[in-house]
Amino acid sequence: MSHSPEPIRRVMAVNDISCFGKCSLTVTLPILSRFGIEAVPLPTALLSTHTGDFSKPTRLDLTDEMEKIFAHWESFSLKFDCVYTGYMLEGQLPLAEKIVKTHASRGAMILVDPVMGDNGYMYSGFESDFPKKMRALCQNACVSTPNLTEAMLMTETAYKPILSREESSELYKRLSDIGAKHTVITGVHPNDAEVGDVVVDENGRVLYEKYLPATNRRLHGCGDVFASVLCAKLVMGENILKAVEYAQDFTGKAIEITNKDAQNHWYGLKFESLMDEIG
Ligand code: PXL
Repeated sequence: MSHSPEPIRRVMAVNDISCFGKCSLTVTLPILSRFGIEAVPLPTALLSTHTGDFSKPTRLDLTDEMEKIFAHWESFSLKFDCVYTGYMLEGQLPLAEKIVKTHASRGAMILVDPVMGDNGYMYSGFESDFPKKMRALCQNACVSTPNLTEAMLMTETAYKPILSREESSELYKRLSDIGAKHTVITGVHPNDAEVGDVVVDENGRVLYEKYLPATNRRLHGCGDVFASVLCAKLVMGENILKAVEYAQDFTGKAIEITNKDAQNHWYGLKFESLMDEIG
């Protein structure tokens, strides 16, 4: 990495700290840093682990602290090149919308990862009206990155793991109606053997579609690794399609490495050894 005298790009990462489990800020901060980006966390909650594979994680709601931190940053007009939002609690959505609108009006790129579920289910701790509220936040996004479950929840589409061409076109149209400039749908299965990512524009047109052989394990934190790498590439000026392809390949390699050590590493992606390949 060069020691450039250019100003460093700065990203606000609005996400939780799941201390153990390899997701959200424990993934996003090192990845952004590795790309030479200044990563500024705005933690939404502090959990002992993610809510996926562990029984009864502890969870401290940081809403009050978030309000104070944002007010302090505003008191000295802290600028961001990007706001990237991930896991948050329902009561934090109005604040997130305020933050996103404030920084969008100053020219920041907005990436909303509408974290709420996977494999047809919402993560524990979310109420049934959460998808509708998260939809409103996605409306403000340059890029939103729902997985297939989140895409279906936000468009009130009954969950199906494998979609026909017609069903996926209808889903993409409904997603584009939400209003993000680009929507990147992850974990799309055109059939049993493949899984991939699709990019649609604001008119529901498919701009990118790439599938890789499906592994039979869905790991928590895949979406966070993908969105963090995508965010970094976009902030560094890459175009959306190349950025998605890079993030997809990076995440695919991390899944492959993790699967080789599945017994020890069942709780998240073993992405660390790939960091040296970022350039
Ligand atoms: O990886 C998404 C995620 C983020 N944060 C928390 C989670 C999950 C997924 O399970 O539980 C707390």
